[in-house]
Amino acid sequence: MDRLDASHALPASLQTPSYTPADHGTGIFHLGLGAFHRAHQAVYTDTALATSGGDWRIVGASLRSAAPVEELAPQDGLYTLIERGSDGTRARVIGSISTALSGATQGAEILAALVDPATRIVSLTVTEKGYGIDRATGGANPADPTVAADLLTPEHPRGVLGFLVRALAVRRAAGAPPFTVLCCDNLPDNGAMLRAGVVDFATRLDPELATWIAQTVAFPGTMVDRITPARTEQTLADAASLIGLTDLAAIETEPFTQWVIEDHFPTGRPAWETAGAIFVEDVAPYEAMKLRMLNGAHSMLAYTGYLSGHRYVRDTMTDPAMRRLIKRHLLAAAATLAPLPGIDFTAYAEALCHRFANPAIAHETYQIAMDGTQKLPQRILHPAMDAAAAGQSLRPFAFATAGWMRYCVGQLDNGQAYALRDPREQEIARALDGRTDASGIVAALGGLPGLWPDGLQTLPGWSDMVTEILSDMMTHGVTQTLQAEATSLAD
Ligand code: CS2
Repeated sequence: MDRLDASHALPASLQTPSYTPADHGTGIFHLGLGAFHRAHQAVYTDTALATSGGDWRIVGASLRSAAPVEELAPQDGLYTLIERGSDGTRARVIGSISTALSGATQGAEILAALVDPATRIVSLTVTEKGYGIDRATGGANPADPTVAADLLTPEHPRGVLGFLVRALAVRRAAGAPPFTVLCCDNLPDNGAMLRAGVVDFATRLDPELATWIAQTVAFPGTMVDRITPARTEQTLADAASLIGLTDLAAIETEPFTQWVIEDHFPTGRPAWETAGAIFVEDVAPYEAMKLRMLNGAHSMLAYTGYLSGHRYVRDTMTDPAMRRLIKRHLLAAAATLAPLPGIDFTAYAEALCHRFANPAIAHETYQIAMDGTQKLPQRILHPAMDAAAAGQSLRPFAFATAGWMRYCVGQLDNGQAYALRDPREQEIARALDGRTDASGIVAALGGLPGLWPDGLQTLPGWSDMVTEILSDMMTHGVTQTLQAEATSLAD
């Protein structure tokens, strides 16, 4: 079977770009070419190109892994997006990505594209850990080896902050306008967070440049949402039978998609609203809703679900005990939110349950359980602080935290080991040092610097509650603890 590329005709039954991709110039540089970008921003841009035109195709780069480039570059950036819903599967070929570059071998090309005045937006999906920002201080993290290397040789950057700051420095020196920086990761206040990291990194090299960045570069905040599992052999096999060509860049996702963006683009933007993006003044309340409800419940069900033998999110929704605990978590998270005009949090929670239960999406709990130290603060721990301040029960948040601590032990109830996959996993292993007693584990993980919001661990009842739940998980097993917890909930 031939490989998909621009020279092949595609079946008429398929939704394909209704514009001629090669007729459109590039305007966006995207860092992080993984499945999520291909299921989200690239799709909105594909629709915007079809409906409103413009030179907004995407030059993308993958800084860590060469795989996205090997998948996309030989296909002229084309790939199949498979949407799987309970009512069937739809496929569409996306044409918005023009070029895919690899950070490992094409640093000079990446820099050249970032500096090119045609690049008016730099968007990012590099995961929570990919920024090299110290979340406790808000500045660049000099203990991150990539950040340290980029501070030493800023003219040959390798990491996110290094590339952004070098490109902005060169543009400034050339008298060219800066680009707009659009962070699309699941981080609270993501625009402001990235702005603080970039400005701090620049301050360490050139304070005048830092002032210029702070005064002239826009960092609009965004809330991004689309459940996108890691793709499998089945994804590729389905793409091949749908398009009649081999497509190594195909991905699968759910039908639902949402993008809420602060409308601050001094250098222009695609007409993403034609694809359903919502432009608002302040994205923070939408972001809090999504991070605390969707992602918070996801983390809770990922740890406890994985440990109780549920491979996929959809399996946790068919387990009555887990379903009750997921609903409890969603409602507890909703209760920490300020009202959002036009949004009914109960209806949002119901819609999330429906999405989690999607039988056609195989989203692994193990995938979501990754990188807990990067996710817990915004998803579970800060919401717990707000719940305490409002006099609400801490129990759902303590339960999720105990689930994460149990997961950090690295062994199933039957003793089988698994890899934690967290950037702080060595630190976690050192802190735990083989401990299996709940109070020892709570104390050891409670000592991880920068993780816990000030005051959480001394909240009345918090540590005792986490210890009690964890102790049940260690002694009676996770499945039994889940069942007992669900049974204890009043109807
Ligand atoms: C998930 C998210 O892996 C995870 O941590 O919670 O990737 C989630 O699927 C997306 O944010 C949905 O928009």
